[in-house]
Amino acid sequence: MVNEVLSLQKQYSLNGYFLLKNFFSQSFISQLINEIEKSENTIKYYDKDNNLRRIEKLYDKGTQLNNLNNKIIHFLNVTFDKNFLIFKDKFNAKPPGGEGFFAHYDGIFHFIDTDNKKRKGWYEYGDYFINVLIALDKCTKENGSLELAKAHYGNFDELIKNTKNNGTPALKEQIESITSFNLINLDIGDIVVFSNTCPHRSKKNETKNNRRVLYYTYSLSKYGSKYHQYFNDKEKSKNTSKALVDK
Ligand SMILES: O=C(O)CCC(=O)C(=O)O
Repeated sequence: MVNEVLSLQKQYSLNGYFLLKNFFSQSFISQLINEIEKSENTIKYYDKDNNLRRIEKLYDKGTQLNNLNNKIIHFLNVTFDKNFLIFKDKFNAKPPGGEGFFAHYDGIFHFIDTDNKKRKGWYEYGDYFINVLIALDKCTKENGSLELAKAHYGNFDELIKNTKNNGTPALKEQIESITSFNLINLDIGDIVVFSNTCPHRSKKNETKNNRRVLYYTYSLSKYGSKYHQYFNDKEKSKNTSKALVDK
């Protein structure tokens, strides 16, 4: 146990991410899918063909969904020796033919608030974010699995220089071209834990089935819960590019 934790900490400090196989059982994942399908009072996004693309605000909309969040918080606490709270949550369906995601960091973009003030993306809410992606389906090259690169280090003002700085967290092409991305193949129940400063991207789903994942982000509990503030600000944001809506 102690050795496992040390190995994960080492991988995280070397790469900014690690992968854990079979972290959740297939039966637990099936129960989660059931609850996600039945969930109410969430925010749903559809693509132009009216396929469900994304659901937000769902982490507490079922018994097993609540269990999932508690298990992740416990795991992050044991692994990083820090206390975490959920910052944001989403279910990405990536339906057949569904578009991929351009290369980006998470949270490194500007948005305009209701007072027309320029704000620093997620860094308005904290300075340390960990993403946990949970595979609900097998994720492969064909269905557009995540491609992940080693974390880049720096604060908001340093990292934004690597982005197009256009209200989205998209990386400059020149930065993307010198970054080496690894395709992360996942089986149902595997998880990937990664820093928001790991460049990542994914391709279109070329298969006939959805490629479903949960994509949760955690922030440090010492700053208090930022979950509602984040979603409220996102709703009211005047970003013309809708970066905050997408991220
Ligand atoms: O679901 C994917 O393929 C990648 C998602 C992603 O990069 C994101 O939501 O920031």
